Amino acid sequence: MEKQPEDINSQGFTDVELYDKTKVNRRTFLSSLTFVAGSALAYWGWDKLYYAPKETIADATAGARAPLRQVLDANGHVFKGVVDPNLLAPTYPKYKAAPKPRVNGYLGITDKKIDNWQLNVNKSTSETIQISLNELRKLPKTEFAFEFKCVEGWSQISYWGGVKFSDFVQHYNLTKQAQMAYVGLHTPDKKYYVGIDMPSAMHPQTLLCYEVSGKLLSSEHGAPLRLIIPTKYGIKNLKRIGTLFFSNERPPDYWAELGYDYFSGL
Ligand SMILES: Nc1nc2c(c(=O)[nH]1)N[C@H]1C(S)=C(S)[C@@H](COP(=O)(O)O)O[C@H]1N2
Ligand SMILES: [Mo]
Repeated sequence: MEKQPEDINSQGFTDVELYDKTKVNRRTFLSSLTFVAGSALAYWGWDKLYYAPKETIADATAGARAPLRQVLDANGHVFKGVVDPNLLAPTYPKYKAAPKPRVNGYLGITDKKIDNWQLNVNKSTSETIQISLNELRKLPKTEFAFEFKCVEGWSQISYWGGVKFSDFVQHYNLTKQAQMAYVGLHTPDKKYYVGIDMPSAMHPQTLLCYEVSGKLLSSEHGAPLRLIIPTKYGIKNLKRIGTLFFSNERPPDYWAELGYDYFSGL
């Protein structure tokens, strides 16, 4: 429809056009305001996070800003609370297991001399017991295949055998120690080390493992004794255990120090 001269106001718009224009302007104004407010809020949040103190348990963590670690830890607590610690990881028939399981990670296992190996168990700060592989092999053996999962993005069904950590605790009268919150393990040279929360250590599928694919462990798979913990990622499955100890504090953990989740549950 042609604009009639009487409809056109001083700004050269019809009333209807002017109405639309002021509406758009108001909308533009409001969205700009929202954007500015949002940006300010984001900046404030970032600034607060940036200047937040770093977490303080330096040996067991990666120096993340405290609020971020609070979220990570909260996730960990949720998982600990929601996941039944005795829920079993799926197991598979032996024939489904890889005959030659993949090898990953050589920290703390490059030394070839393991003839004099014994497992050191720190019962307290003043008492350490030493246990030979032959002695451990006399305890009841547990074997199963499960899907081993590495955080680097591969997984594989493999078949393991050894003594349940919970059987080991009972046999060596470590029930009092097992009331503490964590088990710490490290290689004989201390180059690789992990901490495991006690409910996960006492889980019925957690093994002090000496066999893979029905044969004694090769050096690359962690001979003579390694941890197999199917409820956690590969990083927690420490190869070649030199020493094992109990603690109410989080034991040092190699990958947690580099920023990975301490719990690393599946
Ligand atoms: N001593 C030691 N244990 C270790 C590692 C390592 O580098 N050194 N790597 C871990 C990682 S990241 C994975 S995925 C598994 C791999 O176990 P595998 O070599 O038997 O497959 O071992 C874990 N245990
Ligand atoms: Mo891994």
